[in-house]
Amino acid sequence: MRILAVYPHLKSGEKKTDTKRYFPWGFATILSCLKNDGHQIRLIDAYGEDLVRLEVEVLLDKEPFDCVCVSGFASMNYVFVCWLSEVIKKRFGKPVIVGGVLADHHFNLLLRKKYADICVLGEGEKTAVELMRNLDSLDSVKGIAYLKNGEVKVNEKNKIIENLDDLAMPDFDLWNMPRYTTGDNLWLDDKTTRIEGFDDDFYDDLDKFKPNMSIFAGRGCPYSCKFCSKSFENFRVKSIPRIIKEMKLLKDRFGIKAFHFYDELLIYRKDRTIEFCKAVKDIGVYWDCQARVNTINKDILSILKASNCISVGLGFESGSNKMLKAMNKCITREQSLEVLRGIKETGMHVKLQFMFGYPGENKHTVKETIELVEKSALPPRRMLWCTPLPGSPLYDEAVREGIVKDEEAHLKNLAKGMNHPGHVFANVSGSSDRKMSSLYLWAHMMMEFNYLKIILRKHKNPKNPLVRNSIFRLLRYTVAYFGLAPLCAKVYHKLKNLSKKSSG
Ligand code: B12
Ligand code: SF4
Repeated sequence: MRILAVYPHLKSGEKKTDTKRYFPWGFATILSCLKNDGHQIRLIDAYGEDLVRLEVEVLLDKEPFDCVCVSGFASMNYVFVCWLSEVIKKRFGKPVIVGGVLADHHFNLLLRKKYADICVLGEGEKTAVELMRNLDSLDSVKGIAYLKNGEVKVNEKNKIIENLDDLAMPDFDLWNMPRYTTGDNLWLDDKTTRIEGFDDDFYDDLDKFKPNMSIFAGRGCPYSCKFCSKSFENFRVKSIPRIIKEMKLLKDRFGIKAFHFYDELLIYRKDRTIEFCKAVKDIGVYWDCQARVNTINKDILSILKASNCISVGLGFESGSNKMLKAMNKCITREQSLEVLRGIKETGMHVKLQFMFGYPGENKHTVKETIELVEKSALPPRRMLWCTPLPGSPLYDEAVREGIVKDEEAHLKNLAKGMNHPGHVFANVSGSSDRKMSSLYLWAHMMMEFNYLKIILRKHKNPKNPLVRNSIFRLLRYTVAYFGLAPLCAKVYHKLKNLSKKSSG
């Protein structure tokens, strides 16, 4: 079978502005399994190659194909997948098979609206191979949904891959690998991970971390945070020798010097962490990863640092125990404070992750978060405005409560971005959009103000880039919070005209 494989562009129409490109291990493994099963694969990688729709359309004509396999890696890809499917149906009349998170949560919509002929549900390696062998007897294929006599039919689930060491390696020849190795895939991009007091020059030269690449060591997560849309039901990890084998292969073949582990949870058990860190240190590469506040402490941070781990992402989410409990985050404010102390003592660089606007959020709970950020002495990061993600318990609640009224409209909104003051479309907080937008801007303004106070104690010079950037960000949020943008624009144009007149 001649399969045309398409990986969607995340921005669905515009060129990317950053160079971050995480290698799509899931889709790449599927394609590798299909190739090993004798199929001919042609790939259009709109994400990696940064191809907008017109460019994709030109490529479709290049060679004939029998069917299209597209990955809907997130719900946000709905808009791209619909567009692609319409073009394929109209111009080529070939079947469209959709897999990934989009298919998992929206197969009903995709099938009923005829944007997909078949949806592959869940882990796709086994299913994709079985499906391609049995395209004319879909009843026998486990793990798919499709239309039968105008009705959506969901077949029995397929078995999961128990041992992730059995996974095929991607066929890297299919992908334009430099696109995935020469960008900024590490969590170090804007110095937001830098702690005051640890500003040594180690992180000044980011070239020593290049080329770099994303990789993963497991699938799933054993926790159940209510806002999270989990891709895999079961938590499984690869063996340490297998991970090291993959890292070595990538190091030898593409010269990779640093790896970004995009597992939801890489650091979860002390004994495995120690063994893993030792093995990674031996191959002489840098790396970063995601951990949890309750799976990390000062000792573990020191172990990570000693093994060339250069940054850790940590979902603190909130400084309020009330909110943490509501989210089922399984951590407390006290644990967060303890971890922050460990971070300060070890100098480990961290990417703080916070959430704003979870149900029940109010000025008091936001203040508790701001206070926690202040204690970190780290530059404030954007708090993500909680947006119900399909596949999460929070989304189901938002549908029940009528906050999300129409699935398709929600997907189109998600494609434009998560909630933020200029685009509030699914506010679950319980307070009005106006009140929450104002609170959001106030929180950011306060965090910037607190950070500026901290850094001014050390760097008195306003020309210092840290101070200058912080003042700039503070001004930006202050202007937005007080609604001063129109006034500022007027003043700016007046000044511009004045300077034109005087120079004329
Ligand atoms: C890496 C990653 C990113 C990367 C994407 C890089 C890339 N190469 O595509 C970046 C950083 C860009 C990113 C961005 C975002 N992400 Co993200 N991301 C992930 C992450 C951590 C890993 C994805 C991955 O590779 N998974 C591992 C592989 C093995 O799984 P997989 O891709 O799903 O593929 C398997 C199956 O789905 C299936 N399959 C997939 N495609 C196909 C196709 C066919 C034909 C078949 C047969 C099968 C099949 O088989 C595969 C192998 O079994 C996931 C969480 C996770 N662990 O999945 C979140 C996740 C996908 N992201 C998520 C979100 C919310 C976002 C953002 C909105 C974040 C933000 N606030 O901006 C943006 C959205 C961008 C956009 N416009 O679409 C959510 C999506 C939830 C949802 N319902 O949509 C997830 C699930 C995280 C979460 N728990 O909330 N993300
Ligand atoms: S937010 Fe993180 S820890 Fe919580 S369930 Fe999702 S992946 Fe697991």
